Amino acid sequence: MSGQRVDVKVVMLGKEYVGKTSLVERYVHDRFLVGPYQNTIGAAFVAKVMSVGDRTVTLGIWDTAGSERYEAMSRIYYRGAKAAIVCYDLTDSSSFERAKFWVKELRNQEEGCQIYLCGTKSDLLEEDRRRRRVDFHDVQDYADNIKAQLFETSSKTGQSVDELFQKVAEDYVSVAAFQRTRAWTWARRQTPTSTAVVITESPLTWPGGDSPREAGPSSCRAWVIKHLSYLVSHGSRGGTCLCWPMERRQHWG
Ligand SMILES: Nc1nc2c(ncn2[C@@H]2O[C@H](COP(=O)(O)OP(=O)(O)OP(=O)(O)O)[C@@H](O)[C@H]2O)c(=O)[nH]1
Ligand SMILES: [Mg+2]
Repeated sequence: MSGQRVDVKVVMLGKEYVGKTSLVERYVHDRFLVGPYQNTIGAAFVAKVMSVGDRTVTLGIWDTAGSERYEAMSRIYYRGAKAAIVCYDLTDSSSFERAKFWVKELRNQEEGCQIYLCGTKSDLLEEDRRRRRVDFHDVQDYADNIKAQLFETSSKTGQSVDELFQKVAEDYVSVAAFQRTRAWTWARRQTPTSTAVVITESPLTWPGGDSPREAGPSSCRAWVIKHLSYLVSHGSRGGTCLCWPMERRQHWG
């Protein structure tokens, strides 16, 4: 890992051979590697800097191994992820069953992680529609149910690949802005005279079960001091925390 600051931790999940590595290769290097299939071992990391409006966002992408042999390892990589791209092969129905398995895991273990379902290898359907084994409308219904977004991509032609990752970054920017506004509204109401507030850009299990909402005006400063080391260490795991002096509130947003 490069030590580069990452704004959004993204994890690629899905059965082996569905095309996770190819998707990352297309997005990051704009290429499609031909030749014998090489399964990923463990996981690979790559960072990509991109723009959303006038903001720069760095995606840190963890490409996991799909083989069930590495299942326990993949669990390590989705921890703290803000986005998961759960892939299935449009020509392989069993891969969609595996995608559902990962969705269930994420729902149970990483509540704050936004899920993107990605049906891969759409070029194969362009060649022969009869090869489709996963119905678009069925998946759309499923996606609506779990509040996920759905994309059908081809790493071979590049179809919808940029759009997928762009959406991940855009969602991050709008959720972060929403959370900053909420934090600021709370701070103004709760702590008009305090000198600092902490906000986080990812849903966080607050240490000890308390939260800034529950900390009264006088205890705010103490709360910040008490939990700062936890927050900072959480930040280094992929979440972002900021400690802002109140007088610099014009920097919100
Ligand atoms: N036609 C076509 N083939 C693809 C596409 N994406 C991937 N493939 C092929 O599918 C095979 C598997 O692709 P990978 O990207 O290595 O799959 P993976 O999900 O990373 O597999 P694991 O690392 O084992 O989990 C390779 O032979 C790719 O060339 C695509 O969009 N279209
Ligand atoms: Mg791979």
